[in-house]
Amino acid sequence: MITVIGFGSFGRKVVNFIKNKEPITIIDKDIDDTDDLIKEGVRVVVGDATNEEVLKKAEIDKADIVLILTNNSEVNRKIAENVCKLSPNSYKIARAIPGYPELYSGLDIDKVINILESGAKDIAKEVEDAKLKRKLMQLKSLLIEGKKKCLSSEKTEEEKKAPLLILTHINPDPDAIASAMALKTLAEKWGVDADIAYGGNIGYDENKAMINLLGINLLNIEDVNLNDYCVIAVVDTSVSKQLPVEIDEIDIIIDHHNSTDLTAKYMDIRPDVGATASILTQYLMELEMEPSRNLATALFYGIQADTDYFKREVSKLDFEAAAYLQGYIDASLLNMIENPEISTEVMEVLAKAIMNRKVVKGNIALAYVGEISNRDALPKAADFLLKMEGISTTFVFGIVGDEIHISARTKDLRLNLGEILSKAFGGGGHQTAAAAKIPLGIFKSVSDKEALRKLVEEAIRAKILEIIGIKEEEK
Ligand SMILES: [Mn+2]
Repeated sequence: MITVIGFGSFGRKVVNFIKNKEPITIIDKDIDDTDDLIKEGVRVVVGDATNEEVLKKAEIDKADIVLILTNNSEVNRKIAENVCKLSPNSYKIARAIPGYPELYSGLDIDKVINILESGAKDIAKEVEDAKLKRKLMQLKSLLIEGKKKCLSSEKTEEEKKAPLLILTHINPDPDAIASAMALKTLAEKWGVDADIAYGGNIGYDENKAMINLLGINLLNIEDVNLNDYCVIAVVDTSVSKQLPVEIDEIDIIIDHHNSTDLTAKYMDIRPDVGATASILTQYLMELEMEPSRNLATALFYGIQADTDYFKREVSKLDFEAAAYLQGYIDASLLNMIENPEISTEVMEVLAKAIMNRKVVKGNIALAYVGEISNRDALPKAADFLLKMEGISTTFVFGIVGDEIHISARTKDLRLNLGEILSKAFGGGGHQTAAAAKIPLGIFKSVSDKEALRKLVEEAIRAKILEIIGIKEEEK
C-alpha cells in the first residue's frame, strides 16, 4: 500500500501516475472529489495528518511506502515525526521545502525530494524504485534476524551450519541454480552464510557443465538436515510438489511461476517475468553489486535458458537484466556450457538409435540400442531422434545391467507418454517425456546377441504398440 499525505496539486499529479498500479490511500484535510477517487479504487481519509489518530485511522502501520507532500515546512516536519513513530518499517519519501535544508534532520526519512527539480513523473518512478528498495530492506532484515536466531540457539560451534538454506526445485534447471547462487551472494554481502541444496537429478549435459565449469557447490537434499538452518529460502518455484523436501515453514520465496500454493514471510513472485534469474539480477542492480564473472555467466545462462534465447515469455526486465550482466559474463565459459562435449559412448548410442530405428505409422520411431553402460544416453537419443524429419514420437530402449531401460519423447499432443509407459511397463513421466525400466527376466539366459536383440525388440515394440492402440498389420 502507498500512502500519500498531502493531496494538493503536486500530490494529485503523483497519484495520477501511480494510481492504477498500486493500492493507494490519500490523507488530506479537505478533498473535494472524494467520491470520484473512491470510484477509482483509491482509499480516502479526510483529516489532519499531524494528528496521530488520523494516521492510525489510515492504517499507516501497514503502508509500504509513505509520501509526505504538503507544501508547509512545519506541517511536513510534524507529519514526518508521527510517520516515523507509527510506521517504522515503511519506505518514506518527503518533500523538501526551499529555505529549510535541515527540515527532516534526525528523522528516518529514506528520500527527500525537491519538486522544483523533479516532476511528478520522476516521483512516480521513485515510488517504483522504492517498492524494490523496501522489499530488499525486508529481505535483509529477515536474513539478519535469522542469523541472530541461529547464533543464540544452543548448538555448539561444530553443529552450526550456515544460517540460510536455499532450495531449488527438484531437478533444478539453470534458472534455479543461478538464482540460488545470486541469493547466496546477496546474503553473504549482508554477512549471512548460505548453503544451496537440490533434490531429484541434475539432468542435461548443459546443466552439469554449468555446475562444473562455474564451480557451483550444490548439496544433495539427502545430505542436508533442515534443523541445521534458521532461514529457508526457495527459488524458482512456489509449488509444494516441486520442493525437494517437505517444509513446514518457508521464510523466503522468489519465483516467476504462476501457480502458487506456498506462502512465506518474504515473497517476490512475478509471473510476468521470464526468469527468476532476472529478478535476482534486478536485486544486484538495485544494490549496485557487481556480480563475479561466474555469477554473471550463470544468471545470463539462466535467463537465456528460461526464455529460450529471449524468444519466449520474455519481459522488459529480462532484457534489462541481460544487458546489465552482459558487461560481466565470460563469453568463452558460456560457450562451453552451451556446447558441452558429447562422450564417445553417447555418440555411439545416438548412432545406433539412428541406424536401428523402425518407423511405425510414418511418425513413431522405435530404436533398440543394445547393451549400454550409461543409461543417461537413452533420453539423449530419444531427444535426438525427435529432431529427425517427420518423426513426432520416439521410444529408445537398451539393456543396462539386468534391466531393459526405455526412454520416450513426443511432440504429439494426442499421446500421453507418461500414461503409456505406466500402463505398458509401470514407468512414468510427463505427456512429452517418460521413462520405464523392466527386469530382463528370462531374457537374461539368452547369450546370443542377435537372438536377444530380436526378443527384446519384439517384446517391447509389441507392448508399446498395443497400448497406443496400433495393430501390428497397420504398421
Ligand atoms: Mn525459472
